[in-house]
Amino acid sequence: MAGDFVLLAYARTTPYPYEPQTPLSLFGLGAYLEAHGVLVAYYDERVEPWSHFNELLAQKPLAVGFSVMGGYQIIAARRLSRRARAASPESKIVWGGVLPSCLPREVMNEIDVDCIALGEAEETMRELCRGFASRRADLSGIRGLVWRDRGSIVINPKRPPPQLEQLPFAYHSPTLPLLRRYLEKPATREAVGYETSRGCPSRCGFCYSPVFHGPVRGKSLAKISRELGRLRELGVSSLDIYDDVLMGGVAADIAALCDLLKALSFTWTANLRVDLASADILNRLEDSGCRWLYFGLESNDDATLRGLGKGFSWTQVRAGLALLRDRRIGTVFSLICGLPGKDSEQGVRRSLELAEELHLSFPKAEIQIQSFVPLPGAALYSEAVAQGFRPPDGLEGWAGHDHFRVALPWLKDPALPAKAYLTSFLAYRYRRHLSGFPACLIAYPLHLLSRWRIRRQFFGCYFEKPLYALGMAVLRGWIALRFFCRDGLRAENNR
Ligand code: B12
Repeated sequence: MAGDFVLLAYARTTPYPYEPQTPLSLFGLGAYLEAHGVLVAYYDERVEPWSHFNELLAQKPLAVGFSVMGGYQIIAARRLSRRARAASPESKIVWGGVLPSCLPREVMNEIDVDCIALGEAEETMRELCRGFASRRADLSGIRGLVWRDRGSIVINPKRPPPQLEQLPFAYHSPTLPLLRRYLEKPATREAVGYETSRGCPSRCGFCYSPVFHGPVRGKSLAKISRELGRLRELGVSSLDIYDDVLMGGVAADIAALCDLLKALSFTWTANLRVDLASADILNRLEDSGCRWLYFGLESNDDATLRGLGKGFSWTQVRAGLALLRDRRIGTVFSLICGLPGKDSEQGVRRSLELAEELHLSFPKAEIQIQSFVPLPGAALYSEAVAQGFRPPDGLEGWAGHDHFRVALPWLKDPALPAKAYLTSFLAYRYRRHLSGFPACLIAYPLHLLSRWRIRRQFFGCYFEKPLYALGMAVLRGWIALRFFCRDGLRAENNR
């Protein structure tokens, strides 16, 4: 296929070990391109040796596309992009995904990319590939594209997002060798991603989704039934459903989906809104193999919930929670703190109290106190900037701009929400991730300390963060060594 194919690549999302999930963004995009006659090759750095990337680059693809989300993936994708540029200077480099869609100018200025495809980019990428193939593309006519015109960055008008019914099944035959690699991994969690809808019925001011995805769109039950059946034939039995809210939050459709999942004996996880948790829906969820549900509860303060555009009140949350008690489904309750506003300091305190209250009522639930992380694309971003938030310096800075490290200048201790995030992990979530020996020798005392910190609301002498950073640095060194040895050996064997 030399020269006439597009290479879609997925870089590491973290330098630490974890079980990778299927890159649905690239598989779905690739399926769409292939359905329109474009040949596609796939590379996932997390499960394939570097030598394979080099082999594909040696065949001089027409374009190399990278899927990039915030965090460490920026650094990893930049590294792979540089390698692509060096190995195949004639290939066009395209970035897509949430991060370049939210920070297009920063990416164009700092990374040697030719174009960015904004938002849900199936059709944008198809038109772009057609243009590259004809070698005389008029890029100004491609909606949703960011490109350079004689040195200046041009952002073309946006493109409406696609209807999911018209998109082909993501796990089509060329992706199957890769799919097997994720399935081979010891399953610590559901490795295969699936989507039944895009967009979110909540319009939360801290989230990118309302701007990025626009209106909620779902697949028909007939399409879902075909796709789930096919996945079962391929040997997939566990799913992580990526929807912002399962089935776009339509209760009748959730019930029907449960019947499908039950009939096919899947186990699965998903995000749900707590106001959808009726007794009937929860019985069906329990019965259909649902293992984990993630709920964004955010706050027990109605004014905050209203201000966020959450679309439910604390009374509704309580009613949903009452029905969730004693279920066989694992739950993650997420709270947000550090939102801009004069009430912010108090908001953090309220989140800590609420977390402990929830823990006492639901001892098995995982509770996550998320820090507000100002991200361009979210409605609250401009307010954060108006209140003194300074955007990080360059993409390197954005890569480190996360729940662990964010500093919010409107708080007396700008790092308090980041501390609350790590502390809530150690207090209420460590068991699933760190209870094995020997990690528990360190994690268990930290867990006790974190519970104490939350009860006392005391974050003085906060040594956990440097300790965490040290632990991660050691782990990172060890992983680098293992990867080096593994890839080194494979390169030897391939000779
Ligand atoms: C699954 C997932 C993950 C998985 C990774 C997936 C994988 N393959 O391994 C895991 C769990 C590892 C993960 C991790 C993180 N994630 Co995540 N994740 C998601 C999630 C739920 C689904 C992504 C997905 O596949 N969607 C379905 C596909 C079809 O949609 P898509 O990815 O948007 O792709 C479309 C477009 O973006 C575009 N596109 C995408 N790639 C490309 C490439 C090219 C070349 C082109 C042209 C177009 C294009 O076209 C696609 C088709 O329309 C999203 C939220 C969501 N609902 O989308 C968050 C999300 C992407 N994650 C996010 C973040 C921040 C993270 C973390 C950094 C969070 C953290 N606190 O550490 C970590 C990474 C570090 C780590 N520890 O791993 C943010 C990104 C925000 C941002 N500004 O970039 C999101 C949007 C969640 C959120 N609400 O904030 N994540």
